Amino acid sequence: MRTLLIAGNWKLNPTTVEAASALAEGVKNGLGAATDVHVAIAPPFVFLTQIDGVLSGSPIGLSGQDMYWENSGAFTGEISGPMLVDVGCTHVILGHSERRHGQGETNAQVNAKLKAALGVKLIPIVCIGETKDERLAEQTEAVLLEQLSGSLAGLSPEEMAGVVLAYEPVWAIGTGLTASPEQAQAAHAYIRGWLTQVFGEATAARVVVQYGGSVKPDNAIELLSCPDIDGALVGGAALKAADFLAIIKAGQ
Ligand code: G2H
Repeated sequence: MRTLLIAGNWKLNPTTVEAASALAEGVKNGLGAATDVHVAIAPPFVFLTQIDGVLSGSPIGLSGQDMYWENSGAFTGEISGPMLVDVGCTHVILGHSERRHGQGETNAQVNAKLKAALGVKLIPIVCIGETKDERLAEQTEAVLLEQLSGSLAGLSPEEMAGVVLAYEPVWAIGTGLTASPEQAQAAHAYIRGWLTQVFGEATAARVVVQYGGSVKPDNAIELLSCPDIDGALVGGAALKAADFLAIIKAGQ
């Protein structure tokens, strides 16, 4: 019913176009032509055109790591949805915790970006997740509720069905700590329940909800076998083609 999506979020890596091309090439060659999971990579903006060329003929999707909510205009430093589409992007990551917490991005801003992304037919990957303090204070569900209702406000069920969510507990990002399969499944089940309540059962059953936070080859199978986990958003382990390919394999 739902096809898994394994996406590599390269963040601010690597630092040269040569290294970025080599990494994309390694993933492309290792994956081959057919895969029964969906795969995407999100390199830094400046490498997108080059990587689009490298990925030519492969089923791997290309993703931006963020975008602005306006399509064009006097917005120094921003990148728009039409620009991402023009350089070959199929996906865009929105509301990553490194933007929410590092750049003060709000749910309202994520919502505006989401609507702009849907307007140019990019597949948005909307990130949500609680911090360590919020989890310790047993606020996980309250935080998810606020992020879900704010970031996804105003969407129709049909629009929602085309949005990918990524549950990324902030305490597990780049720390080596991973949510246990039970912790991750519990959060994913809560998200699926909220989707059912707001958008109806048929739509909730279609929404791909990825897990992110220190996903590695040795924990991927356990996480991806949870019933409500539909893929992974991979950071550090996406920077080595062999590790990323092993995670893709775990989803097959
Ligand atoms: C979470 C993830 C990718 P990592 O940010 O979005 O990164 O796998 O390094 O924890």
